[in-house]
Amino acid sequence: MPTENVGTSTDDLPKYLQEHCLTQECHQLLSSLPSETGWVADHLYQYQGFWHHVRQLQGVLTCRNHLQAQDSDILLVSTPKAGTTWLKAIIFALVNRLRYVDDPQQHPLLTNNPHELVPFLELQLYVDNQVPDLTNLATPRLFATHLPFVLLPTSVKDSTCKVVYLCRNPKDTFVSLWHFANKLRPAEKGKNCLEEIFDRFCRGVSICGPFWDHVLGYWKASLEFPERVMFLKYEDMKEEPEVHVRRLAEFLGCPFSAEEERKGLVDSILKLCSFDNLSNLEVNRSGKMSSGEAYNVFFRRGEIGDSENLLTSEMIERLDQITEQKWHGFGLKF
Ligand code: PAP
Repeated sequence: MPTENVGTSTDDLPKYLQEHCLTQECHQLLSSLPSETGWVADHLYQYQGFWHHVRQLQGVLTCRNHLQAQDSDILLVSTPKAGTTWLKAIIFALVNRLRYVDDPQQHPLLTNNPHELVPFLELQLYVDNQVPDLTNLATPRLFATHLPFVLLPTSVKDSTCKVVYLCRNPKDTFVSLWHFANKLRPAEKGKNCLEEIFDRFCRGVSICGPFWDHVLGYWKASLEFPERVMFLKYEDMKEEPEVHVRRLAEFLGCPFSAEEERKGLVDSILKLCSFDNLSNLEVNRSGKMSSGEAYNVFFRRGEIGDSENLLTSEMIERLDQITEQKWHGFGLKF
């Protein structure tokens, strides 16, 4: 799988901004794809109806070629900024709860960011030409992805692995993404212009966008294959976290026993994974991903309705109209 340098000298940039370490396959593909200005890195490319930055597209191709999904795998899928970090922590804590019950101070979530414990397939695992040997990982293997349903590797669709999908209302998603992108952009570029980037989001040009098509793809899959795809909303998780953690445990085949309920394990998991707890841990305050993103950019406010502090009533109306048009007749509402 040869790679080549297709850009100018950008090695001093953090990895997440680099656009030049590509396989021949990815390089050739890029030249045939529609492109637009990116939110963080310079470009976004449209591949199979969805928009990706270059590094992610490389990961998509490699992952689709190499991932051998196992029936016992658990795949957490989300639209960017839906609460991925939170759900990664919850699923990790849920699935591994027996290992740390006697020694909670040794819990990996206290010293590792959730993104390290549940890595993204198309970013951490299958990017930059590193095709890892995943066969030795503990069962169940936990992976995450932002890929739309149509781009999931065939081996995921052919297996019986469980898919947990998380999304969030489009207004708060946009606002969270806007803040996130501004923090990751090179300082000399300054913030994205709110009106311009809002227009791009509405036109579907955002990481793994169009947002509405991404959500609809998994909504339909969850209706068609309810035992394989669980559909969750950030807002529901925030409003009734205990209910949803119990539902998750049942869906993943590890329901809480009466004894675990009596010991208050649901509550312990939620406390461990709470915004306040995770965001105040030293690892999450000062650590960063190997690709360069500081962990603290994944923790901002963690609330419902923050969009009202940034968006004008016209913007809110435009998003509401698009949502109504795109999802009309599918029974999907926020
Ligand atoms: P990603 O898709 O880039 O991995 P993701 O974790 O989905 O990011 O999104 C971050 C959002 O989840 C942030 O929302 P905000 O910008 O509206 O504040 C972040 O604050 C929120 N978040 C992170 N951890 C938690 C948590 N433990 N509980 C609730 N929300 C959280």
